[in-house]
Amino acid sequence: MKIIHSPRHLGHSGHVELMNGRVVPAFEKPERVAMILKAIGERNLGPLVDPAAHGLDPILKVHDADYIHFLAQAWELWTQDGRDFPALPSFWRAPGMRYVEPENIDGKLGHFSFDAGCCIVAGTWDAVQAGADIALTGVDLVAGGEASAFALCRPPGHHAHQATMGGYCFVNNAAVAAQAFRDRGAARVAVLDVDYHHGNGTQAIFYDRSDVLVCTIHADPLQEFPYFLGFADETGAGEGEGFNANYPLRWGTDYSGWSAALDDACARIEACGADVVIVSLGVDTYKDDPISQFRLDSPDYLKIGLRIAKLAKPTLFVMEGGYAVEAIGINVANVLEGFEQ
Ligand code: Q9C
Ligand code: ZN
Repeated sequence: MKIIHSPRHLGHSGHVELMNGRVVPAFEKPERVAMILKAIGERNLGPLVDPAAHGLDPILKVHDADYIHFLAQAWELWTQDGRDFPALPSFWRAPGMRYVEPENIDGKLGHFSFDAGCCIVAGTWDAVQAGADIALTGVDLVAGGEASAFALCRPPGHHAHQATMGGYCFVNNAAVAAQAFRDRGAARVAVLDVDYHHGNGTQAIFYDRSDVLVCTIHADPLQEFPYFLGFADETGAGEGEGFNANYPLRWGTDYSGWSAALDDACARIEACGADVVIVSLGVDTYKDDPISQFRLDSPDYLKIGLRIAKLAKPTLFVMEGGYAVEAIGINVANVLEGFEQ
């Protein structure tokens, strides 16, 4: 399958996050992509393809214009105040406060985020735009008749809401792709989110819609980030009732427990008659992931690929999380290889 990749992700580097109350180098780092490319090359999984520029219009179909405008200007506003180090939000509203965009960049950073997981540096916006173009080029390939494609997006996207960054995510690449498939004529799209963390942004974007089914398998929000969304009773609203499925699983879950959720999600995808499947592919379910608490092992990722292939639908893989850098390439390549067997 074709692998869509751009070196522009390298601009999003040198950033930090908060861990145990301390500022530490970000876990979501460029080496992740290098290791995935290495494994894909070693196993000859497919040719690398450059993304084509798609502009902002397809992004603005799932994100608010003022949010995208903020992302585009954030670094300039931050550095205008004389700061030459990474920008990190640290102020948020509580329920009952006003939802008004501040003029001050420190206020804007909090207004458009839900955590301190989205650090902005000089090259962040360019990397984010490249990521959306990568996902949209994947849509072009699959809508154009390819059985599958792998959008090697970085930074990831599934935590980003319509107007909110968080959890290392700025633009929701999988949501942009789902909307693009709809606009190219797919009647129903299924998003299967296998990242360790709940796909809160993707859920929120499509929560009241029946044309995009969102199934997400993740750590129980009672125990794990993003904490405030991802419970089993979130099943969609209005028209979208029945088109959101959450599979929260407890810390320590291994492949036997995890794969039961995958089987159920796949049955739902089959039942809804989706024309195309987008896999939000995170491999932070891995046993040695430094920030996660599931126990999947490398051979399990072959089985995940095989199970998804059994759906027998056009499939776009979109890269999300996975922070065990030494194993991320093996695990991602295993999913793709299992899918192609
Ligand atoms: N500072 C994705 O996997 N917080 N995002 C972790 C450590 C956020 C993960 C706590 C984890 C976000 C795409
Ligand atoms: Zn994750």
